[in-house]
Amino acid sequence: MPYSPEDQQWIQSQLRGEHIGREMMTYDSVDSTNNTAKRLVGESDKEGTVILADSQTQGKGRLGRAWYSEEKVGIYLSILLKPSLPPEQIAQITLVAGVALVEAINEFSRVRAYLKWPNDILLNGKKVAGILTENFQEKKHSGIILGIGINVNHSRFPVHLQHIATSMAMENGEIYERLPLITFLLNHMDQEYRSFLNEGISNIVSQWNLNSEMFGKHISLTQGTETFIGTAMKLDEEGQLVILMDNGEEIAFDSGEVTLME
Ligand code: BT5
Repeated sequence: MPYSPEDQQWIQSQLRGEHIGREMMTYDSVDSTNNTAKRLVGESDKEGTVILADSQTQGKGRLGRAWYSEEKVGIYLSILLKPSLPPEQIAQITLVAGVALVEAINEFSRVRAYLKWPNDILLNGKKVAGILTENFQEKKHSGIILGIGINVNHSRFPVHLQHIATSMAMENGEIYERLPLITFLLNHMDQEYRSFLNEGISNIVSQWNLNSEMFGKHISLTQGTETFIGTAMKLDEEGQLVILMDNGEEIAFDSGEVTLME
């Protein structure tokens, strides 16, 4: 079922945070919740506004990729944030969201979900959720749109995604209610975001490291046309991925595509 006005009321009645979700707009279908949030900028763009949709016709991944957004079975939402942060700290919002998201999925999933740097959540090695963080800067207004997609009750995926995508239902053999998951996610996001603004990224990085399985594994990291191969070591105190290259050198990366090689 698409979300009803009562669903939105229920979600908001369960929120404990100061900002996230206090303003909320719920739709049956939008092109992309990130685009919908962007269109609010300059109008109704209070910090913490949440855009929630039952489906998306042009759900977006990073770098112009598509996010498969089937109706009734997934969670597609965006949160508008306006932190006053230097640009180099903005990428860290993806890590903050990753921690809140993996905690939310693990609250409900019996099979444990893990983070894969920088923006994936995996269940049994397949992608169950993703994060798309976009900056906006228009005249007087600037901020971040944090988009989150979760595969909750999908029973299958289109052929091109079958080998990489999964849902909470497919891995656990049970159907989940979306509303408690959304509420848990928004409450945790509020909490982790406050902790990040008040205390910095270090606590988030420790939690991130505890919720990832990629460390100690042989990986390749691609940045544009360059590929680096080595062992993933940890996220450093700024949230960059440290790789011990096969030639013995350690390099910290702030972006890239990671493939696990074993
Ligand atoms: C992401 O990009 O993982 C970011 C996904 C963010 C989606 C949310 S939904 C709400 C908000 N509004 C939006 O328009 N977007 C956000 P990336 O790391 O680039 O991964 C994209 C790749 O994942 C695709 O190229 C596919 O290979 C794969 N993929 C597409 N749809 C998928 C799905 N539903 N589940 C798992 N993998 C998927």
